[in-house]
Amino acid sequence: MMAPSPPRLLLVYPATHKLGWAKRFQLPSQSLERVAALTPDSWDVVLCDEVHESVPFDDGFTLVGITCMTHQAIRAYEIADAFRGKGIPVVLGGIHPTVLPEEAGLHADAIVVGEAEPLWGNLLHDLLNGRLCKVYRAPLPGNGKLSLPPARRDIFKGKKYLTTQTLQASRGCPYDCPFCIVTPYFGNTFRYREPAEILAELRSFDRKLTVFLDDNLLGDPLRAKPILKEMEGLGLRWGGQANLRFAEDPELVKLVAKSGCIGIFVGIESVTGRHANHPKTGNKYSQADLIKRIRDAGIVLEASIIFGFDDHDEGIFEKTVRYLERCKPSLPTFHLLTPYPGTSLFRQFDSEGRLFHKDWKRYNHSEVVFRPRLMSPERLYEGWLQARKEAYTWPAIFSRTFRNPHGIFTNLAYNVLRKGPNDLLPGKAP
Ligand code: B12
Repeated sequence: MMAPSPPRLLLVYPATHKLGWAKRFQLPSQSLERVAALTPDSWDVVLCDEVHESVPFDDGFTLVGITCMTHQAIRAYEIADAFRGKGIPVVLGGIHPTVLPEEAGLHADAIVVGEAEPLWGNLLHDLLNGRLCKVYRAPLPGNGKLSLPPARRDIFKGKKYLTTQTLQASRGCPYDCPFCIVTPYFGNTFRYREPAEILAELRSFDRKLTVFLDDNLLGDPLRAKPILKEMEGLGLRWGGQANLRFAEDPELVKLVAKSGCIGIFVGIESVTGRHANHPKTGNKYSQADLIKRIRDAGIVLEASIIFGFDDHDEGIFEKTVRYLERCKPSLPTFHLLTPYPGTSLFRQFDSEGRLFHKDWKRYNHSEVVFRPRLMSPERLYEGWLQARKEAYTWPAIFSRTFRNPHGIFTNLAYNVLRKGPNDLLPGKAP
């Protein structure tokens, strides 16, 4: 193969639907930024985020790399097929090709299974020497330290994102929830970067808004605390994802607030049954107590709820809405249970013959793709719509906002942003 000089790499983030004004509030792909950061300087690297622009099919690339979550798989395969039709080699990576490399392999010259860090350099070398392999499989990461090469945020230039100051302090999660792919994918490991490495990256930021894209940023309080302490002086405003148990440690809550945290996303998952008593939420304090602690510290809490677990009957929607009225997390979000390939939930539903189809673009948290145990699929869908509407009426928003005394404006702004899409929902299943 005659490679252009310098060789040119196109990295593609596939889009499944048009976003309109909401695209201004998206975050750039950390997955592709990492692949760019691993690419030698001798390559010219271009990012195409399909949310913001069309795919440049005819711009003379040496190699195309496409990232892919499950709901993006069909679009990723279309893009891959089109490039391959023009004779341009394609590599697919990310969570979906990692879990289903054989399926993804039908649309790519090479598949990256797992993390790119240990193998991307070899893959590029193989390509330029005409001996690209079909599958590059990263070893499961150990528990050691996580060290990442410097960021390549230059690839985001010219695109309008909420912020490009995104980073990871850790990878992995100490828990193993049946619907989540993180622990099956990373193994039972939890790795932090060295505080000095993270702080150097944070100090290089020139804007305030910063987003940590960790699976569970506060999963190991002993490792998180020194970083948070140092962040106090940096003047950043940051958000991230953690689990509710971080609030069991009052010192940690205080440090999170003082370090400039404006919002934390936690998975409450279910207000009943096994998930409500999962080690992730603990049993020392009630969820309501933990939520209150976070509220009182002035941190906006986005609490994610999932409907459709096997112990959910038709009463779950009412129970959940009343529960949220009592606990008042700043911002509740609702999702339909989605059995992603690679999870134990997927294997269970598949073996019980309860999956309606494997049309991946519909595995998006907004469609019922399996037969629920204790209600009809229509009831599950309508209950989900109803809960979303009820949680975003003005009285519900005001009562949540004014119970979060140290951040009323931020709380209100977040809620108003969420209200729009919830108001537009249909009342019935299509
Ligand atoms: C941060 C995050 C988000 C952020 C994304 C911010 C961003 N733009 O980067 C936000 C909050 C927006 C988000 C949203 C969603 N997310 Co999310 N998210 C994550 C999380 C926690 C980390 C992802 C991440 O950036 N990791 C850091 C990067 C560096 O790691 P990585 O993606 O694994 O990439 C590495 C390798 O996979 C590989 N790689 C990846 N792509 C490619 C491509 C090539 C060419 C190559 C060579 C290698 C390669 O190399 C990378 C470096 O090692 C993951 C959990 C996880 N650990 O995967 C869930 C996760 C990816 N999300 C998930 C889901 C379902 C969603 C939503 C659909 C949820 C929803 N209800 O709407 C939305 C979809 C948004 C969309 N744009 O379409 C699921 C996906 C499951 C699946 N099978 O598809 C995950 C795995 C969570 C889970 N618990 O199961 N998410």
